[in-house]
Amino acid sequence: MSSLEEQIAAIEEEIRNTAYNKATQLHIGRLRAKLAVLRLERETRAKGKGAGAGYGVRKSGNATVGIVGYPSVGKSTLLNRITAAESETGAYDFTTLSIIPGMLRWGGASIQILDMPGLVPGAAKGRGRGREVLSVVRSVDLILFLIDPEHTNLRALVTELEGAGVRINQRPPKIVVQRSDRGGLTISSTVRLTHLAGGAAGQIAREFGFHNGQIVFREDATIDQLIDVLAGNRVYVSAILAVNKSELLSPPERARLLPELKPYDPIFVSAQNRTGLDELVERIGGALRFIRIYVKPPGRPADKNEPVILRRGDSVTELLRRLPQELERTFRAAQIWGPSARFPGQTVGRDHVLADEDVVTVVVARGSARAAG
Ligand SMILES: Nc1nc2c(ncn2[C@@H]2O[C@H](COP(=O)(O)OP(=O)(O)OP(=O)(O)O)[C@@H](O)[C@H]2O)c(=O)[nH]1
Ligand SMILES: [Mg+2]
Repeated sequence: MSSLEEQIAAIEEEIRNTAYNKATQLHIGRLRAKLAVLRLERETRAKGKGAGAGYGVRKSGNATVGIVGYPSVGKSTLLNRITAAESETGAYDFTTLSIIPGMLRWGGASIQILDMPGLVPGAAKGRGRGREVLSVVRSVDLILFLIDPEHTNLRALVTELEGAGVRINQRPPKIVVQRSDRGGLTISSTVRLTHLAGGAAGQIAREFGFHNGQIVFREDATIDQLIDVLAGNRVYVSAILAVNKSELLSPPERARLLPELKPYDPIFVSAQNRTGLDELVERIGGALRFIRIYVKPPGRPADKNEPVILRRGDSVTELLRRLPQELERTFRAAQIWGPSARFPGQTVGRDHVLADEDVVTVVVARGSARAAG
């Protein structure tokens, strides 16, 4: 039996050597499924060996951004420019050997920025500090890709992250999977499947040892999306792109870079000369989609100077986490005035999704302390 790495390499090679067309589509899909299963195995083994130990970063602030890029593109210089951090910089690769945090203020929010060791293709196999970097990337709210005029191969970085289960600027597929002990596999869909018709879904599922249970498609998913759901360890992260050292590029040189960087709309910066940094910070704040929630104690006006900062998609549950524990424990309902309320003062539960500038009163069980603000 060949080693795990050899099996992975062999399948990767077979995929590279198979022309993709209608006839080979399912075959390639099954190879990708096999690859996903082997990579899960590799991850499990790496965890057993304690990879990533000592790399834990305490998250703080309202959101966390990771700067991801090849060695020496200027990640540490950039961190030092936009935060008060002092991360070592140097004209040689792998200057940074651990995760260095800095803090950035944006509106009423604080954003944690993480500088990391450079990422290189082969990281998932352990090149550089690859595995550790990848595990941190999996936990951030936003990736800031940083490239420079000498390192423009963004695609290779994205491929490396994808291999580690990171899905960039994508939504989780609308596929529901339920395993059971017996009864065979039932596959149903609420829409017509154009990529996974004619038993393809079942064949992919079997690669994962999934023989009994249910798969329900609520969208016309691709083979890769089904593999993602079956693998189960995918994370969905947004990303933006900046090009550093851009003082070295003439306007035509910048324009020539753009097709290679699609679909990103890169921001050209120079960490050294401090140009483009305000626009970059604006983009970071915008991409994090913060919302401001005003807490209104019962019978009193809301304090509009001190919003609780949450992120779009957050619900009353996330709000409660940021309020005194007492309120979380005695919570009975929330009352909403503002954009997410169907009418002023609407009573909602923990799952209610909040909107920017909502005013919220937490209603607590009778007999417990009054709601605070
Ligand atoms: N010309 C130019 N050089 C820069 C700029 N920003 C950083 N540098 C230089 O690029 C080199 C690498 O910078 P670092 O900030 O250490 O790069 P890094 O991406 O953190 O590198 P690793 O930690 O090794 O991955 C240093 O010599 C910096 O002075 C810039 O905007 N323009
Ligand atoms: Mg560095």
